[in-house]
Amino acid sequence: MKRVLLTGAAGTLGTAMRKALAGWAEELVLSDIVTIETLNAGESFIACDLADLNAVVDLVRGCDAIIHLGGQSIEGTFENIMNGNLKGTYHIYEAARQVGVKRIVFASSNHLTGFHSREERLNDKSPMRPDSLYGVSKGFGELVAQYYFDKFAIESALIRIGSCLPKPTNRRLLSTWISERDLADLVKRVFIINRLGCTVIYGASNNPCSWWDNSHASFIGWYPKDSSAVFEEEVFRNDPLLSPDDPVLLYQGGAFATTGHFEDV
Ligand code: NAI
Ligand code: 15L
Repeated sequence: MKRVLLTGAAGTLGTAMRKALAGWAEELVLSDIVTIETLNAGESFIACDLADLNAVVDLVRGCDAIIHLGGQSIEGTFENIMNGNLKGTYHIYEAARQVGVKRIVFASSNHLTGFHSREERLNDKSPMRPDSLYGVSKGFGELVAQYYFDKFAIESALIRIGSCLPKPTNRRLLSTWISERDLADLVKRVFIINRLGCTVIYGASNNPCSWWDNSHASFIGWYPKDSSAVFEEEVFRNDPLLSPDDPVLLYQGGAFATTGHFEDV
């Protein structure tokens, strides 16, 4: 990899990916609306608001690949979601088309399908059932990616990330957890294989109680090494059992599905 753009580089996953991908690309171009003061060898930084198309085109120029993590990462006002996720993702794809970038990792989310029951096992063909405006914005991003693949042959990994944390800390996370190492390995695989297409991948470690089936994406050759199983005992001890009638237990998206609409808060 020569020059790879990492958006959202100042955020939680951006910070984790900087560490996990150190030395992998000749140059990792970090970008965020928030300034990053301290750079490591092989990194550069360009401040950019994803809502500004001209700035995004300048940002993407000269890059070979994009890992697009930037934007609103939880439920929020429509304005924030519109700027960070609707405009932001469109601008990334449009900039890629204008300057000739051919492969993108898009950080989608499990909240695109968060209104599915925890008793269902989902794959890439499962209907989108967003549990929040945030989830809706990830559906928009995935459709933009599909459109840019079909019309302009820009390939994408649409990673519906579960919950990327150092370790799972509650019962839901035993199903949704992905380790930073597994996520970084997936990102690397995406740029190694010859043909990617426009492929949905649920981003979860090798968790025994996973809700997601990635067999359609086995050609990527990604085999998550970590598993939430080793944390089960600790989680069961620290996270009290809820009543089985608690609505938060019904849906894969958990609290995202059960909280009220943002405009009413
Ligand atoms: P985060 O909120 O920590 O980082 C997002 C970054 O995007 C922030 O540094 C923020 O300053 C930047 N940003 C927001 N609006 C921007 C704009 N208009 N222009 C430029 N930069 C902007 O989120 P996190 O946890 O690092 O997530 C990264 C991505 O992965 C997000 O797209 C999120 O939706 C997705 N994701 C993360 C999961 C997780 O477990 N952390 C799970 C599922 C999806
Ligand atoms: C996400 O999409 C969020 O970005 C992250 O903050 C977590 O809430 C994660 O999903 C999750 O479902 O645990």
